[in-house]
Amino acid sequence: MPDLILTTFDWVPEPPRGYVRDLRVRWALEEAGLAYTVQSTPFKDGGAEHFAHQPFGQVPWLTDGGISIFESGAILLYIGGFSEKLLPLDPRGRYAVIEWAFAALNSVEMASLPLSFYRFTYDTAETPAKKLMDAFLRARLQHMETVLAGREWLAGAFSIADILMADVLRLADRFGGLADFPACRAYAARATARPAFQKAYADQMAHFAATDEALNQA
Ligand SMILES: N[C@@H](CCC(=O)N[C@@H](CS)C(=O)NCC(=O)O)C(=O)O
Repeated sequence: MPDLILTTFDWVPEPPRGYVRDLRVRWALEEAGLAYTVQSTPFKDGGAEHFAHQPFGQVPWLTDGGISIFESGAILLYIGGFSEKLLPLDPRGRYAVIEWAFAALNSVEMASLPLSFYRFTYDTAETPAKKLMDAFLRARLQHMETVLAGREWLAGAFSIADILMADVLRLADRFGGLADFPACRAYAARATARPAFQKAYADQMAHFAATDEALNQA
């Protein structure tokens, strides 16, 4: 039996709540039906212990006994090792999932993240750099639109690739980025309607709210 402990921040400000990447891990664990506990690391001034688990001082990380894994993509591959449903064993199915998992992180999230930072700052100046980023993301989304118009999930049955891609797309959608991409929107809606996502989302919100409460009482 694995001994899974997910670590996330003890608290974050309101804007990123519901989007902190421990959500991907919670979601995968819920889909896989695995038991796990959640621990916190300080949002401010994470010490040497934090950096020993996550060299960039970020979250999440997952431990299983003596194994410690950072990077949400790597963590989901690990969780997939306990669930053939989320990461098939046969090479064809397995690599169909793995290639789409990398595509979510390295082709789509890579294009959407810089623009999200702009949106979080409410900077609306149409600089050449911003226009370039916009066009770059739109090109990626246009290709995703074609892919998703023809299939329910990325690689046959729902998998860790869908957790990653849907999570990336819903952040783009938060700022209206999917307005012209109905198949992408429908896919994100389909994925986030799953009970495992709903539970993961509610648990993350409750986790940060509990720290608000503790701070208010202190
Ligand atoms: N590529 C990393 C990104 C992790 C990441 O960006 N984590 C955010 C929370 S969602 C964080 O820790 N931000 C604080 C920081 O970057 O210092 C992953 O997917 O795990």
